Amino acid sequence: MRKIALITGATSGIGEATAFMLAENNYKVILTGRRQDRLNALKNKMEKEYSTQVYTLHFDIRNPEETENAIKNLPEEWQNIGILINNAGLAAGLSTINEGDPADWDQMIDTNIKGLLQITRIISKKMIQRGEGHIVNISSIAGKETYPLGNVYCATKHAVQALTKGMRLDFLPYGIKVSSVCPGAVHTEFSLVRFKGDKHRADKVYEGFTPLYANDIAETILFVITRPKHVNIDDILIMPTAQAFSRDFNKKTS
Ligand code: NDP
Ligand code: 8X3
Repeated sequence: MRKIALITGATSGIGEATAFMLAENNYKVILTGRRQDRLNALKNKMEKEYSTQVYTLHFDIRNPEETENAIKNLPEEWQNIGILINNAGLAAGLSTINEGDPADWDQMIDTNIKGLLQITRIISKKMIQRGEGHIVNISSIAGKETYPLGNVYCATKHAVQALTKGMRLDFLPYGIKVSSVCPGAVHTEFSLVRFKGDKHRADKVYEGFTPLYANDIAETILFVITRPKHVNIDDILIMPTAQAFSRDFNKKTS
């Protein structure tokens, strides 16, 4: 029987690439995000390209009621989620704490930490009942290091690292796998979101070196979830060759 994977934040970047990767590899996929138009377009494209089924859920992961209702109202045949990819997340802004915007802090904390916690709480209950499941948290190099001006975003990803360890302990008695995937710079909409639509500033982040692409992370996720039953990948750090640590790049200037 095909496994069901739910991917949060599947409307772009790493989540979208992972959805395609899993559909191609015979998983049934549930795609979530706030942008309904993108969810619809992805479902159509994926069902055409691959002989798999796709279900979409449209909700803001910062809203606990919306999240709970979306999962509760899944049709019976979509209820047994075997794999949860906790990917939805963002950085908002890049500044010192004294210059920081508390609205940005709320958005990052509510999405990256509280949203991840809420959906994990709901879905892990069913995994525990069934005695199987795999939760993959998309963390970051920012969960391992703190870089200048990255204070709150880095704190949220450090929290994801701590929560991954907490989940591993909590779910150990039930045979549920828990993994953390920590990428360095990946060229997605991440910087466009961080710089609030400033494309010029966002593009500059990836200039002069070859970053990771969303597909590189999707391949890593596929590897993580296809290990044998007795193997759990606890934590993977994956970086561009031209990036060592969070702010050390081998950039070529022309
Ligand atoms: P994108 O901006 O391309 O994708 C982010 C996804 O998160 C979108 O699908 C977006 O969907 C979803 N999302 C954001 N806020 C919410 C919300 N409130 N409710 C529901 N969904 C939400 O960025 P990436 O693909 O790069 O980011 C994916 C994850 O990878 C994030 O957790 C990020 O922190 C992490 N990461 C990224 C790195 C990078 O360099 N790009 C490196 C390391 C980690 P929608 O807007 O439709 O709601
Ligand atoms: C995203 C990568 O280095 O901008 O987590 O924090 S970084």
